[in-house]
Amino acid sequence: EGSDIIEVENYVNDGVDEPNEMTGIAKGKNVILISMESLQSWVLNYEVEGQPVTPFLNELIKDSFYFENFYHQTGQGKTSDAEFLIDNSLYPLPSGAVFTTNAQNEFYALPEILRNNGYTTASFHGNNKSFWNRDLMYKSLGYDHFFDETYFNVTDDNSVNYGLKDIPFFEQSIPLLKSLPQPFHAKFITLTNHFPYILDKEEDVMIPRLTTGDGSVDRYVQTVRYLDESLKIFFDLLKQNGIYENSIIVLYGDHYGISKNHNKAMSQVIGKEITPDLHVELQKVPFIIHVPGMEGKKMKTIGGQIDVKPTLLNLLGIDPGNDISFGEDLFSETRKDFVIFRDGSFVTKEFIYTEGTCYSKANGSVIDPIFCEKSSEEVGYELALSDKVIQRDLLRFLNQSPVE
Ligand code: GP9
Ligand code: MN
Repeated sequence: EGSDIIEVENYVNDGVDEPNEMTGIAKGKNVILISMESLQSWVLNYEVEGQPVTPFLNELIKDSFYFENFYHQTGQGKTSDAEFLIDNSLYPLPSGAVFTTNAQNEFYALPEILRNNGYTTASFHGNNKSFWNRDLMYKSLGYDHFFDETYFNVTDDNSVNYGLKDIPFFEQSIPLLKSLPQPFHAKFITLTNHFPYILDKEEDVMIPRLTTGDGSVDRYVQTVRYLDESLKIFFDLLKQNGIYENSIIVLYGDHYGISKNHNKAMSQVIGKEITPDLHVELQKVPFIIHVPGMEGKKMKTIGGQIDVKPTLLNLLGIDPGNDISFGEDLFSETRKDFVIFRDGSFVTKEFIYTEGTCYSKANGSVIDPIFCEKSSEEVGYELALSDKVIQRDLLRFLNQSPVE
């Protein structure tokens, strides 16, 4: 059984990357990772009655590396799948949530690697610690601390829907964050922009709702606007508390907020019929790397959450040694422009493949399936290989089988 890991190592080591101009630019800095609940890319630069939905993020991306062709790759495990992808560069499972089914596995996750390199690691979240089995899974992933809702003052007044609202969440996180030895790796999981997108107080409403008649879509822009405000407040607090300068801040959307069931309203919002290829394009989520003092750049690279771990390790100048990553550094000059979704759909520079149909990316026309065939086979193999790593707990054998 241990020999199965060799097949995996041979597959992923195929594309080992040379150092590039971004290697080590954030060496020794704190890493602040923000999971932005249900945030999709289309809503950035979107306006309601002339008002931007994400005024803060729109400014931030000008001073950041902003990946505009970045996709979520989550399955049924939603937020936890996004966490899993980012920490492990493995795919989530075809059904269920790996956080709940495989929390006892051996992993070699980002927090563990950073901890081995002198970092303190922590996750912050204003909800119950057992949600998505985080309390157990975080131990396997290498988190030193989990600041769950018991570390926060949560009242009827400052919570809504699943838990603590994002603004008090970030405000109350500051003293906890300051208590950590530096450098730290700190993950913040926001919550207010969660289905069904409820704000219970006038003061939290900062933009009019949409008027499609679909309540979820109409309210979505309001909770996104609230999330955006909470990020602005957090950045200000990081600056006031002297944390900002020694940190890199990485923000990602965890998964879609508006499901297929709302395609009718979404077609009004986008002004186009939501065909299957467009539905895939709507799975884009923001990915933003903010390095204080560094100029921003819009990145066209096609990638996804699976690529975050190798990307961050490269920025930090950390070589994880004998590691298994299915993703690839987003700054690599030799990487393939490719993203694979959990259902076997994929996007390349030229094609979008979904629901058994091959589309031209340039104009959305349905093309001969032969163009997607070879890639589709590779995609199936890659997903199955990642599943095998998880289902057979293959990382147990990693250190015993050095690459030849
Ligand atoms: C729950 C929060 C939301 O703690 O992370 O989870 P989701 O429903 O988005 O997966
Ligand atoms: Mn979520």
